[in-house]
Amino acid sequence: MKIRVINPNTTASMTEKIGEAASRIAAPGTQIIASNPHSGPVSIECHFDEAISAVGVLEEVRAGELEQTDAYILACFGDPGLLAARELTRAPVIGIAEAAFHMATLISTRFSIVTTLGRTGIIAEHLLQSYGFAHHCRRVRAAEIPVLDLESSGDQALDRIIDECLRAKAEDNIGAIVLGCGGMADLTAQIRDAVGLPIIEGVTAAVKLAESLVSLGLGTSKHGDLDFPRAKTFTGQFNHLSSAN
Ligand code: 2AL
Repeated sequence: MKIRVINPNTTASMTEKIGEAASRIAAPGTQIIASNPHSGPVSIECHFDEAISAVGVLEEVRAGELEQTDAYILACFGDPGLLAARELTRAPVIGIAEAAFHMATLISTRFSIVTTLGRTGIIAEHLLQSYGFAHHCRRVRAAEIPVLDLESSGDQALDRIIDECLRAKAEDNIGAIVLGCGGMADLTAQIRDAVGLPIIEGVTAAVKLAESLVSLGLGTSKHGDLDFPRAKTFTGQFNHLSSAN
């Protein structure tokens, strides 16, 4: 099966890292194609970044539809453009935040999230509410690391994340920790070893969920609101999205 893993930000080194993490966990026979939008923010850390990145995500899903893609993963912890992406395809589309939340509730009664910035944590809180996971999450914590520092600051970033995970373990009365950024996809094993709790990382969780859905023959329902968008005219720079009735 072919899974397209879309990094919604435009930082190619992060896309490569995410693709490697996805490929390592994928079953034999699963092909991972990692991509990112051509235009948009280099990192996604606030609502504005999210709104702009969502357009790029949708362009990547449209590109995937030309290549018989079996499933899509949105590899940013804000799951930007998730519902709109589902409207564009019959394939499953899975956001890494929702994948991690689902997995965490299967192995623990309470989890905390350790994300990049306090400001970004608000986005995770909104997702917990809208997905119905708020009462499973004890606390959204931030290591106060800008997303691109995960690319550049090496062990310093890792140490900060581990410190915050250890604080969560000591203070939050939790059974598991969810890592709150696609850029943390390569750090899971080191964090798990240092913290001694189950660590759920969204890219890898999403790959296993995507494989399960495809194996079960399940894709995005086209009955109801996730049906393909109604045909209409788009003006200006979005004119290429217009379709005939
Ligand atoms: C993210 C993420 O996963 N990638 C990105 O650019 N911003 N969100 C986050 N909470 O750090």
